[in-house]
Amino acid sequence: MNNGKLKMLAGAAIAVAMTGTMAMAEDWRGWNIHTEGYPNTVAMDAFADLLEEKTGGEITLQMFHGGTLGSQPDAIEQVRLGGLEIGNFNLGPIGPIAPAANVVSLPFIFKDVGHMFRVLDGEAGQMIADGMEEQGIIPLAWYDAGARSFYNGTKAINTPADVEGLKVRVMNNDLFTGMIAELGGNPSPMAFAEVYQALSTGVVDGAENNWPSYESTGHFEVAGFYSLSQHLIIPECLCVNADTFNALSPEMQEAVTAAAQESAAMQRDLWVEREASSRKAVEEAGAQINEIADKAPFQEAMAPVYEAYLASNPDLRPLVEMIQATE
Ligand code: GTR
Repeated sequence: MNNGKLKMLAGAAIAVAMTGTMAMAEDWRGWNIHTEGYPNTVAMDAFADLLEEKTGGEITLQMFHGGTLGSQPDAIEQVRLGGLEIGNFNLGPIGPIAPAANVVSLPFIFKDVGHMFRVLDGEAGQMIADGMEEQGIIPLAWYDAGARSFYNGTKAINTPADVEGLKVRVMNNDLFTGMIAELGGNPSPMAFAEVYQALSTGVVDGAENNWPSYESTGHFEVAGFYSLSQHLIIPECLCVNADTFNALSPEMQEAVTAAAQESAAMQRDLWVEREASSRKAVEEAGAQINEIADKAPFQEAMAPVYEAYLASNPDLRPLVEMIQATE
């Protein structure tokens, strides 16, 4: 054997020995739609720090906030395919690819945020997580996103008749277009980043979101009537690409999950504070807040939305019933 060949063999042996004893450091990239100071943004930055700390620097995460890496449906696709490792996603736009996860986007399915977290912590939550993993995404922890209510520029909404004829922006999901259509409105699916412009130019009359997003986007400036319909209570995930996570050692998986859980605990605390401060800020800026005395007509109008969901996913009826039966 000549000298050159010997050197090559020795080099290969060293490489094998190294990969056998030492995992390669991983640099992850994370997507977030929200801007600085938003609870999710703060909690994701904390997640990046915790990840590095708990994995002893073996995993680092660079966060990209403000939707700079693209729209939410595109980012979901990226995390599924592994182009990005991490994302904070609302389950609304995940529903169209994972039918079990779409159950949380049925209007009025949750009584309140406490009910939602109890469901997510139980068997139904596991079924939702399994449905997501089949699509290549693992929810590491759940973030709070409060309740979503309607807003528009011209009037308070008290009954479904007040929605009639209104063009209302929704997130991309047939359940949401169905929801607006059943109330007599014209649904307009659109990316989050385009809503301010659409409201101010009259492309849409209204939209729906929680207090923090109504405030952080400035939508209250161009749609000053906020009516507390609270029709959707949708959780958000701190999600990871399934192949990336499943390739980690059990110790590393534990570290990543622990970092995500800590981040979620922080996000939930910050969320409650931000809901109150956002509400105060928009009220001080002149937004008209309207309590809806009777939400039953809105709930009753949603029966066809449930029927359509169950007609295309008959096997998910037990999941819907399990959620409805959870105290
Ligand atoms: C926010 C949510 C975002 C996005 C947005 C929207 O409340 O945090 O992930 O879904 O709503 O309406 O598009």
